[in-house]
Amino acid sequence: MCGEPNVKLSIVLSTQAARFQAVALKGDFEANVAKIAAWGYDGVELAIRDPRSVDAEMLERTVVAHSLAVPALGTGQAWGEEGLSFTDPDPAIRAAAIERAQSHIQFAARMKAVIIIGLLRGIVKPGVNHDQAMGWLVEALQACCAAAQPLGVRLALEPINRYETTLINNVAQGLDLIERVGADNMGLLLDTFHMNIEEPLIADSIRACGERIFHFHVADSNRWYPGAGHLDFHSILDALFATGYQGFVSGEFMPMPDADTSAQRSIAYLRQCQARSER
Ligand code: LER
Ligand code: MN
Repeated sequence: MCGEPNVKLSIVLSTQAARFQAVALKGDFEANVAKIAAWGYDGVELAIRDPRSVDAEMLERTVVAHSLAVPALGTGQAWGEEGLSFTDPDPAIRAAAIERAQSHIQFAARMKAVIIIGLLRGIVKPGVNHDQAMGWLVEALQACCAAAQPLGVRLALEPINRYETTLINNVAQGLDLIERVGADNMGLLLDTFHMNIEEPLIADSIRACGERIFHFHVADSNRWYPGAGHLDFHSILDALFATGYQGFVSGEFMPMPDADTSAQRSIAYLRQCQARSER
């Protein structure tokens, strides 16, 4: 990884039960945080449906006690569990989605985390055209970036593959959206699973993003842990760190063959990639 001395690795942990499958770790928060730290991770990315329904002090105390950073907060469960989105035809649902993101922003400021905008952006619903949805998306992101900016919080929009949404599937669309939003604290979260479906060449797309990469998810081609599929993580991570990226590489993959094994195999494989690049 370009001789990176200290690649920071994190893994997604859901604070509540969730339907989204590509989160290896769910359930007992304290036990999971203790395991993540013991396996050698530097951080834990928290997936939180509603920050008002969690005990922020307990979460913070627990991660600090295990010397883990919280590089990013996932918001997608507000869509997955409650159907909130920035592009719903119902203005009340759009307003509720923006309000929810603003509560994530408060929580992120406390944890010094990036806010992830994944499926909270929504999909183009029946009866809505794509331009209309894009207009709502730009307005919502502008409102969230404005609220986040004084708190020093950054937003990372994640291009997501075509089977999950029709709004922003690839890096080129993501970079165009950033132009339209026009805020310094708006960037992208790149996810190797989605990139493998949508990008012609993953390393080239990473280079095209340059310093707009605010966060990075890793899963292999089959959405198992890195090393379990056919992605070339050497070239991917070399390209990532050549952009000057200093953030976390965060594991978001299926709990296969089981949660603990996937988390341990992922960190072992990524540390081995790092050591090989340094030789
Ligand atoms: C979330 O980070 C993600 O990658 C999406 O697949 C959520 O559906
Ligand atoms: Mn992701």
